[in-house]
Amino acid sequence: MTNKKIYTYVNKIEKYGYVVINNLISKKECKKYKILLEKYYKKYNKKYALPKNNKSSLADKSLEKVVFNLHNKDLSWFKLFENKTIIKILDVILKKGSYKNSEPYYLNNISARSPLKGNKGQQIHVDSNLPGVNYNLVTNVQWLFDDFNKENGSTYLVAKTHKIKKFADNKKNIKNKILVKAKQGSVLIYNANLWHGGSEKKNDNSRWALILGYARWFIKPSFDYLQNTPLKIFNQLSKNQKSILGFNLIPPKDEFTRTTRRSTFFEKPKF
Ligand SMILES: O=C(O)CCC(=O)C(=O)O
Repeated sequence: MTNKKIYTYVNKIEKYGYVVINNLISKKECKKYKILLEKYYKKYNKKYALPKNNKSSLADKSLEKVVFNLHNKDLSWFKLFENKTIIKILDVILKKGSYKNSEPYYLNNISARSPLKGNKGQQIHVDSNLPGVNYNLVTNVQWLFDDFNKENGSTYLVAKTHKIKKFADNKKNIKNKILVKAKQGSVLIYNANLWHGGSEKKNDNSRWALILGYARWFIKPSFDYLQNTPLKIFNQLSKNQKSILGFNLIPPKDEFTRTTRRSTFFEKPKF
């Protein structure tokens, strides 16, 4: 991929809040990843510590399959985590504005989602907690393992809302929603400040997407990788893979251990 092309994607994300890159992986790869996701879902879903009695369409997982923390399940996910095209784009948008445009970012959220028939869709929301922030703090990279269309609960986006300093008001009719239509193997990249949400799932097909949140280094992760990455996996990771998971961004225990928030080495998981 040429630098010119990378900057075309960067410019689109900065201007509209999102971009779709078609055919980044093959149908065969999509199938392989979907088989893994179905396997994990079956194995783990009954044990999830989901919040009880919640009324939010985001936390309610009763009509969707969801899988978390793929890094601790199979090394094959790292091929997506460190995809070269994606990283070249993130290297620009997630470093911009930091000291010498060079401070690191890492994967702070790794999950996959497949809404089920009858799911009415999510509320329109942001994933960065602070709407309309000057710089892109978190970027979502959504790998589509199934076609996205109006029947199967594709994602809604509202272009340019990453610049609006307020949350979407779901009690009102939100204008200019765009439904993402793209083939399996494509990637949707968006500023997590962009108003977005899964749409109604009308058919019975699967709609798996891997949703990766890459965040600036000072934003905390969704889960504690130090406690949830088996040593057996950790020991097989390259330096690049360890830094993608932020093992060099772990705060020190105290001032006698280290006095810098980032380290020049990788902290080792506990088990
Ligand atoms: O699955 C989708 O289409 C979007 C998911 C999403 O925005 C979320 O779970 O926060």
